[in-house]
Amino acid sequence: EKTLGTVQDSKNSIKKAEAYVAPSSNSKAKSGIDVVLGGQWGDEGKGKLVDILSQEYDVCARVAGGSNAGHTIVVDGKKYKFHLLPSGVLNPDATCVIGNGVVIHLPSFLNELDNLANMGVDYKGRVLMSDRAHMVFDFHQEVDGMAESKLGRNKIGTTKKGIGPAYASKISRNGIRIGDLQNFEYFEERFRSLAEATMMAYPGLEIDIEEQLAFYKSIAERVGDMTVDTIQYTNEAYHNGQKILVEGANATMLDIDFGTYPYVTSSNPSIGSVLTGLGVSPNKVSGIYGTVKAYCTRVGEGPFPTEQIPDGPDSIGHHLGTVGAEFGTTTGRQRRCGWLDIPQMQYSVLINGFTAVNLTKLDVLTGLDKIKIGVAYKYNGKYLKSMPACLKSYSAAEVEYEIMEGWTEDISKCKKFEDLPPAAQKYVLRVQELLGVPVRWIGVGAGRDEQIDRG
Ligand code: 2SA
Ligand code: GDP
Ligand code: MG
Repeated sequence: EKTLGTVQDSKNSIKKAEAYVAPSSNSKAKSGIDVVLGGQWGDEGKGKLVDILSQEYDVCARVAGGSNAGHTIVVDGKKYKFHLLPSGVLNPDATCVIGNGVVIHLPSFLNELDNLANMGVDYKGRVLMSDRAHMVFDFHQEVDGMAESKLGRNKIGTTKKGIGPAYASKISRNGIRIGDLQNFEYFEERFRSLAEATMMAYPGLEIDIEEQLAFYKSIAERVGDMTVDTIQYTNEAYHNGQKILVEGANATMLDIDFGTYPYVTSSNPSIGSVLTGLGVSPNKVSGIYGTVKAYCTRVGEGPFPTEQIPDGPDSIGHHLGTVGAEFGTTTGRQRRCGWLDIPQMQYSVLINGFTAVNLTKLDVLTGLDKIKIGVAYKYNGKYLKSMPACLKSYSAAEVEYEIMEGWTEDISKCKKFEDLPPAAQKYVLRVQELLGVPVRWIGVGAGRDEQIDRG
């Protein structure tokens, strides 16, 4: 296998991190753009960090993906679920921007806004959509389902939210953008042509074009009120000294370029999309916060080297899935669970350049006698230096584990790192050492207040 490098000793490839040193400045966000990204296969708890951090930011933005994303926030026991809206919307002083890189299914987006209003959150005037963001239509969602059925047992395990087909329309240059709705004649012409081409490509697919056009006409004004040139808006906000927080959706291992292709989503949920999905320059980006679960989960198909199949009530997979309540925020699907995968995380660190790590759901490990950390991959008896591109090699990779002591104490009330039991502290420090990035935040529960900040 030519593409695979080897190393003598896996530990040589692991960067030694100095013990964490708190930044000399205070922990308040400075002007500029900070980013929260998912380091694994998603659902690491990005939304929770964004909700907490957003209290200090003026603008909160989404840059990629669509309503496939699901972010759950728990505030005073009340659960909020976001799909297209940035989790920062709960900060009444933050303006939410849906960048040009996002694909928007307007019916579900408007529903999300209505639900939010019903929960008592006033969003009026502070939710902005890019005129360049592409639309996801109902038929994209139907096509998503049809494509999955066609793949049979080779299905991707998509959320069926039309993400792949909508990005396909964008790349094929027959997509329709949010701003097009403001020139309805143009929208109608493009919609007819796209709908007809899609029906031709998918025999059996029926699109009621007139009904769809009537619906889009009925919402055009409401959408228009939220449609702006977000590139101009965001850059102006930056130059006016405002603080901007980007909420990543999905995660690096689901990235169309870097993830476990083809078991990925159809966007770039890694650092690149902050630039291409918002229209800002890299020199404006400062903090890049990698969110990492203290173990690992994946929803949908595809390889997962450290997976622990839940084969019995005493199994690790069962513990992680039940204690961690690992069910999809968007589809309710059961998430697959496994141990923390360091080679996969090192790859993620390499691509995204995380400046700090948010290690979430440490509380879920409470009660386990031993905790394993996957520290290296082996293929055909040799250590792998890099992430195999070929899915066959990746699926065949064996994981070398390091075993750490567990703890039994409830950690959900811990407010400082020093409050954690020694075994939990050791686990965090070992992860920090293996990743070579400071672990700044530690999640000890789902609630807003159940987080340790070492900054
Ligand atoms: P898609 O729908 O085309 O983006 O699916 C392609 C793959 O990407 C995965 N994917 C996700 N993985 C984790 N979380 C996601 N969001 C929801 C959540 C998922 C849910 O927060 O729980 O509710 O099921 C998400 N969205 C997409 C997907 O599973 C496919 O593997
Ligand atoms: P996201 O897609 O990365 O925003 O994550 P999701 O919201 O889809 O999934 C993370 C789940 O874990 C949500 O239900 C959160 O409420 C929950 N959660 C986040 N952080 C923690 C934590 O530190 N401990 C526990 N127990 N739950 C957490
Ligand atoms: Mg999620």
